Amino acid sequence: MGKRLLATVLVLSVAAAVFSGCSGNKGDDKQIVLRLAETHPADYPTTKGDMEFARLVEERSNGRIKVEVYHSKQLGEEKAAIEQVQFGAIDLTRVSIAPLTEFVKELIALQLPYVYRNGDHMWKVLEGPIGEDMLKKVEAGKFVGLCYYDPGSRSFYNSKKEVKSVDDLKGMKIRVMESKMMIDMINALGASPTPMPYGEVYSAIQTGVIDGAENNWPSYDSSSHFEVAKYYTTDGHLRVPEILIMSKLVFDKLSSKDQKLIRQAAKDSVAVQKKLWADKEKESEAKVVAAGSKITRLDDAEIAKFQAKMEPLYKQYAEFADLMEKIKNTK
Ligand code: GTR
Repeated sequence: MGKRLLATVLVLSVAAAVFSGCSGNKGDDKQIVLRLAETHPADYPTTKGDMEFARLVEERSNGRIKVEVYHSKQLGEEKAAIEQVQFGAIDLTRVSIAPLTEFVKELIALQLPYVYRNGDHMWKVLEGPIGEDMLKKVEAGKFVGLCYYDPGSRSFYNSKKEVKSVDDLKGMKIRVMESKMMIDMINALGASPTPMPYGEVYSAIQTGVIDGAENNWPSYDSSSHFEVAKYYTTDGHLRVPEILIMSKLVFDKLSSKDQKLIRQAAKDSVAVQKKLWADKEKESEAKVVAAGSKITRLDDAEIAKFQAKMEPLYKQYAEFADLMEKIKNTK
């Protein structure tokens, strides 16, 4: 059976299970099974965050609510998973907000390049009023925003040459996540964007369909992209928050007590993901260096040139200028 077909079959059987599980009954004695789609493998820190969420839900409901984590894209790539969550065939998914911006446009403000000074600044924003407000905004897309996970910082890598300055990116074919803003960002840098699901990137680099991509250390490592694209440049252009969302259709069928339990379990799983993330970032960096990746470390002056190239992008997304200002002013 083809991978896509298998995913579809899984999704359909999942839909059947979910609806028999919740079936509009708001009673608190019912056994509930929820499926969560995750793109990363089981040993990835973000997947372990999902698993911590699942553990807390099960423990706090005395085993009545079970969250099954389908890692490694078993339920499909992120964009497809989001669509399935939207109509309730999959109950939950953990995704990057990048593909979710195609469903909830306001989220773009949280993924603009260089919008955060560093990881601490990003967490101040996500855990403050702006982040909370954005979690509510995703409801318009028929999702319930539960929590954010640490995405680290993303940088460019490629199979062709060392990128020492932003001008070296000119004309390179770079894969981006499936979000219009990501395409616009690559154009602003003078490179050529190719949107593509995460799972297709390795072979696209290997066969020369694209020259490179961009990601954080753990993804560059766990996807094995470092094997086919050894030039990594630490420009840190993006921090794209990871988000855990639930289908609003499914959520609305739960009792308010269960809704609260799920929301709280998600919030309480964040600390575990953050801690594992910080460890994995260091571990992955060391691993790819040992494996022969050529790391080009940029100084602040060089990074400022990358940022300057984003000016047309900020203008293009001027509707988010106020929010961007608020983000910048978050201390
Ligand atoms: C990873 C992220 C995934 C996915 C992937 C990608 O860092 O955790 O959710 O967005 O990047 O580049 O598609």
